[in-house]
Amino acid sequence: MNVLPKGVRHLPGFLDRAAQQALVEEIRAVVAAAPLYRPQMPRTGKPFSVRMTNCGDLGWVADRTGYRYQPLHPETGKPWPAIPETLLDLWRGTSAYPHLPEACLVNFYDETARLGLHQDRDEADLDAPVVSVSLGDACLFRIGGPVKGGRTTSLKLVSGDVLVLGGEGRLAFHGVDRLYPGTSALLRKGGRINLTLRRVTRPMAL
Ligand code: MD6
Ligand code: FE
Repeated sequence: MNVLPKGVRHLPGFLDRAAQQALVEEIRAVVAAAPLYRPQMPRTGKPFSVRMTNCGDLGWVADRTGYRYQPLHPETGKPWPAIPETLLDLWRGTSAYPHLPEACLVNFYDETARLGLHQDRDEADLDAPVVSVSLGDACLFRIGGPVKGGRTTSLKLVSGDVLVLGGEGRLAFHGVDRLYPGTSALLRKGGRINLTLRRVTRPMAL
């Protein structure tokens, strides 16, 4: 059996098919306002195979100068659209965190895209979890501990699954090794969408 690192929670089938369909329509509206673009690796400028956009007050971007959160789309120069209320509800229901997310990164994978092992650590608030939602084709997701080069375990993420990285699992290394094309009919042209909800700034004391 694959035992997930402490603080990592996999919620298979969290969203039913109708909820997935409704969410895809909301993401289509986000992408219409804030088109998918292809980020670049810092320094090398190597393009990501995953295309990205964001919604929320802040969005995660990557270019030659580094990784950061910013309020404007790097290509259109416009503010990111708002995070759909459905996703804020999902955060309220899964994060066990008293403040709302400020950023939702939208990742789009075609059948050849993958995402190397990484930590999510560009947020000033590491007390909040990162909550992710998968839509469309299944993928092989790899996750390990907080140290690069340690043991990893792999799991399949399918459409409707939610994954929460919190507590001790917040800084777990993770990545997407491959897609399983044709495993979902949710997206008309196939592919996979992953949404990650993040609190970025440290909230003011209550
Ligand atoms: C993906 N997910 O599933 C990439 N990060 O396409 C992530 O990088 C991720 O699923 C932080 C927390 C949960 C995640
Ligand atoms: Fe990540």
